[in-house]
Amino acid sequence: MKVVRSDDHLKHFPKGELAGGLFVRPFECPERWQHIMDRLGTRGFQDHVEPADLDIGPVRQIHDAGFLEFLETSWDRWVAEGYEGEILATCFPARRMQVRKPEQIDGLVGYYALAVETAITSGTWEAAQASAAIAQTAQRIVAGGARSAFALCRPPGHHAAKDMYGGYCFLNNAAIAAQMFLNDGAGRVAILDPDFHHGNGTQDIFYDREDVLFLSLHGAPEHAFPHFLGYEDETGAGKGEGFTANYAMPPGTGYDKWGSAMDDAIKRIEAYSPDALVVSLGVDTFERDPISFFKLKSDDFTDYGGRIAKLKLPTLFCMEGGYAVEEIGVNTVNVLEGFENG
Ligand code: SP5
Ligand code: ZN
Repeated sequence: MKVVRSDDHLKHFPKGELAGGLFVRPFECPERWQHIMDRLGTRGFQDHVEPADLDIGPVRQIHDAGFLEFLETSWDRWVAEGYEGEILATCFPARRMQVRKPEQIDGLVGYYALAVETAITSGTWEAAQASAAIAQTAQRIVAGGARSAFALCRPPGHHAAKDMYGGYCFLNNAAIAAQMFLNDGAGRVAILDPDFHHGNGTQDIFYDREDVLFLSLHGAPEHAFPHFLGYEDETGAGKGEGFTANYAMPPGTGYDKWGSAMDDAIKRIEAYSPDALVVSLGVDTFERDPISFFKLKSDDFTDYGGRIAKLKLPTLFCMEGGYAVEEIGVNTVNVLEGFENG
C-alpha cells in the first residue's frame, strides 16, 4: 500500500489548545505524524510518495467559498488587527442570535468556528491545503487501480463542515476524496468513520445526498465532543434519508460492542454496494487515548482492518485522530496491516 505524506504538516503547530480551562500543548501535534511514519517504516510500508499540487476544484465542491476565503486570509487579518496570539474564537452565534456573517475578524472567527480548542496560526492554511492534497493524491492512486492507499493527513479533516472548522480540522480531506471518486464516475461512495469522535463535518456535507453513504462509530454526543451532533436518530434528510448511520456508544465501550457496531456498518456498506470506500481512520478509540473513552486494544485495530478488507472495495484510508502519541503508530499500522492481510 502506498503512503502519501508531506513535511508541510509542520507548518501547523499551534502553541496551545484550550482544554480544561488551561492553554495546554495541543493533543494534535507533529509527533503524532512522526510516530506513524516511524512505525510505517519498520513494518514494511515503505513506499512513500509526495502529494501533487492541490486541485482546488473538488475543494470548492465541498466547502463554501466564503469559508475558504476566511481560511486563506484570517491570519493576515488577525495580525493587521494588532493581535499577537494565535487565532481563537471567543464569541459564537448561539441560540436565538443572528447567524449573519459579520465583518470584523473576531466576529468572522466565531462565525466559522465550531469549537474554541482549535487555533489558526500563520502556517495553518498551507498545512491544511497540503493535507487535502495528500488525500487527493492518495485518491488518484486508488482511482488508478490500486486496491488501497494511505493518506497520512495532518491536520485531520472529519470535523470540518461546509463552512466550519474546529476539532483540529480545517478542510475535510475524506469528503474531498469521496467527491473525487464521484467526479471520476463512481455512482456511489461510502465513508466509514471509526474515529472516536463523530464525523460531524462529513455528515453535514453529505446529509441530503444519496450518492455518499456516511457511517460513524463514536462516543455518544451526551458524553463526547463534538457534543451537538451524532445521535442515532440522525439518518439523513430529503434524498439523503437513510444514507447516514450513527453508532453512538457510551463511556467504557470495549471491542465486543464496538466490533458489533463495525460489523453492522460493514453489512450496510455491503448492501449499498459502493464503487469505492473512504475510511476516516482515527485511532483515538484506543484504551489509553488521553481525550477519549473507548477501550480498544492494539490487536483490535488489526482485527477490524481485516474486517474492512472483506468488503473487497477500492479503499482509501485518510488519517484523522489519535492522541496516545506513543501508540498511535502501532495502532494505525495495525489497521493497515490487518487490511492488507485480510
Ligand atoms: C480529529 C479529532 O479527533 N478531533 C478531536 C477534537 C477534540 N477536541 C476536544 C477535546 C475535548 C476533550 N475533552 C476531554 C475530557 C477528558 N477528560
Ligand atoms: Zn477523533
